Amino acid sequence: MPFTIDSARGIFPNTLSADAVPATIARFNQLKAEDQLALIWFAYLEMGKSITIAAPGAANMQFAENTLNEIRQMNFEQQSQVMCDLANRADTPICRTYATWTPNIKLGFWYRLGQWMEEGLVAPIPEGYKLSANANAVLVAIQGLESGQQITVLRNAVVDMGFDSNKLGKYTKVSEPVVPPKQMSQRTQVAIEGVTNATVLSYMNLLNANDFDELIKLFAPDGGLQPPFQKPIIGQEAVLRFFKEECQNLNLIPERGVSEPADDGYTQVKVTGKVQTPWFGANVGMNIAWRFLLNPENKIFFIAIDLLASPKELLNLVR
Ligand code: 45D
Repeated sequence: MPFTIDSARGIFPNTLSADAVPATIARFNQLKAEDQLALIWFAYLEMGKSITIAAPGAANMQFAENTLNEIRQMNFEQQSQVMCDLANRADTPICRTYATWTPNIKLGFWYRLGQWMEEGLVAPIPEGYKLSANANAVLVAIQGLESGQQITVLRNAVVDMGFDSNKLGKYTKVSEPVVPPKQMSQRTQVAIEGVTNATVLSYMNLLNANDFDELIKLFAPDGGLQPPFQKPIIGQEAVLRFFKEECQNLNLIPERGVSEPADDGYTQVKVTGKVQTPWFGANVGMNIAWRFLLNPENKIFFIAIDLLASPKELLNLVR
């Protein structure tokens, strides 16, 4: 039977992904808004002691600017209300605007609010705020995660806030401008122990070069890409949009892999290694697996990207 996207999702079933991330987010989502905000604040302060977050670029911030200025002009009570509304996914104009932003704009927005909270321009978490027992347990769980998983929990918490974009009807996504691809002279070439497949190597090199228009040509027209903890994005057009909106300036550092024939002339390849996000640079290396299913023309029919459960998983290449 030929592969479907659904059956492709099951290749390399022994790959252990970081289940702690969705489990922690599910617990976080049960908390009341005040606890959620205070918890993120405490987690963020705590993390800031060991890893530094890079200030978002101006381009990134300009799209949230109107909303940020609107919030800045409010009194503390109104500001707290806006933040609770976001956590509650309420139906308000600001929550609707927030829902149109890409993850990077949402993160830049909170980054600036966090700065303003520190500077006293935006309502702080009340001094002496006591987390509920449940919220405290979630905070302890986050503190016990490795840094790559911690930043993923924070990112997912932020991305999930605001009005549900599925309920917006027709809307225009607000995203940062797409950076030009790196000049040829600036590009680097990865080497992957155990893998010589040209499509896999080009995938890494083109993504590192922000060369999304060339990258998408490696995919079959009906190909799919499954980001960590998400459903697959299907078809060249949707995958290209995802690359342009969410994958700029990533640093992929694949280390090793395994390649083997699959049914019907397909090839399956698993690669493990590190990925750095522009938000944290070399401070945080996420442990990642890429699971490729290549069709007989050596085009990507499916690729899953997994955040791994532990560094030990980097060595797990069993089929
Ligand atoms: O609520 O091959 C306050 C793909 C308190 C593409 C706050 C990929 C109140 C293909 C502190 C103000 C993308 C899938 C909040 C590879 C409050 C591919 C603020 C993988 C919210 C490899 C909190 C890429 C703040 C990966 C400011 C895995 C939090 C990328 C900021 C992963 C958190 C990127 C930030 C990640 C988190 C980035 C900036 C996990 C960033 C995380």
